[in-house]
Amino acid sequence: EGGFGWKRYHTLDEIYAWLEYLGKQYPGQVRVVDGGRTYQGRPIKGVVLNFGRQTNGTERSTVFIEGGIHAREWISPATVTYIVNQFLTSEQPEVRRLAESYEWHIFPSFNPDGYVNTHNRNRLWRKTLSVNGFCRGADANRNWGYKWMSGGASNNPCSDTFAGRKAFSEIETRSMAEYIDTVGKKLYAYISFHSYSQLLLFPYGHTKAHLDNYDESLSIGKKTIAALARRYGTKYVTGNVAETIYVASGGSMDWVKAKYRVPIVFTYELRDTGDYGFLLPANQIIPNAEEVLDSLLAMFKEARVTIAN
Ligand code: 0X9
Ligand code: ZN
Repeated sequence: EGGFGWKRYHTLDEIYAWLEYLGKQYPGQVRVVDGGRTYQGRPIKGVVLNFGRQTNGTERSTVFIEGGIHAREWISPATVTYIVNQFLTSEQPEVRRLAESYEWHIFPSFNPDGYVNTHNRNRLWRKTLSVNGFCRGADANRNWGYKWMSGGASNNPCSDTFAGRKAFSEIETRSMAEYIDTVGKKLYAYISFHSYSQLLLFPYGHTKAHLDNYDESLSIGKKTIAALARRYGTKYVTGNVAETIYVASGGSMDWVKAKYRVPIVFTYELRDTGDYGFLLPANQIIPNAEEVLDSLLAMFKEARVTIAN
């Protein structure tokens, strides 16, 4: 495991060191990539996992996993790194088959400055750390360039849902969008991890309308949360963002869905439902991640039969 055990929450440095370790340990399967830069100059590191399946550039054979766009949601990077480890080490045939069926672009933290800030200064920090007058940071999940500032976002730099000065004002969202553009047409799925509330959300956030493949998303979502509940009984609710939680515009998954018509697009709001909230005890990292991996197996299995791709 390279010193990583998912028994506590790891710092950004530890996560990055672990990704580099994977690149060295699995040179044929893991490529460490710099997806972008942060306001404070940190790299946004990710890994590309490829177990040898050839892709032809038009086929939708790539999956993107986004973690940690909101800094305080520590269970998100923890879950994403757990999934990476399972894809590399699991001997469960279903996990192996899932890992080997796609090329995976996986970024545990879309907001490294914010994540470092939650470790060093302010545990409940959510946003980026850009300077905007008297206040700092934009909500990186309100800053993407699809229906930007069309509801559920603030123009007040001191608000936790400040959408930024303009769409893609934040270097983090801008550079990750550029990275996603390089794989966009090949994307079969885009999955982001947040906490908390135990929800499985799909587009869109700016409107309650049932757009794109709403019906397929709902039916895949239901199968996915049923599989998630099987191991420990953890109950999730699924639906589109605007109807299930609140109207929220400028999210990453909406931009990806609209721009690239990606068939499978979901956002997990992980454990719990508020007893601990963002401060989820570390002894829940593994059970949470196990049930999420169960649910991903079901999601991709169901997607193959539901979506004519
Ligand atoms: O408000 C958010 O950005 C997410 N909830 S959280 O409590 N983690 O902040 C929900 C994101 C839903 N996705 C989109 N709005 N596209
Ligand atoms: Zn969040």
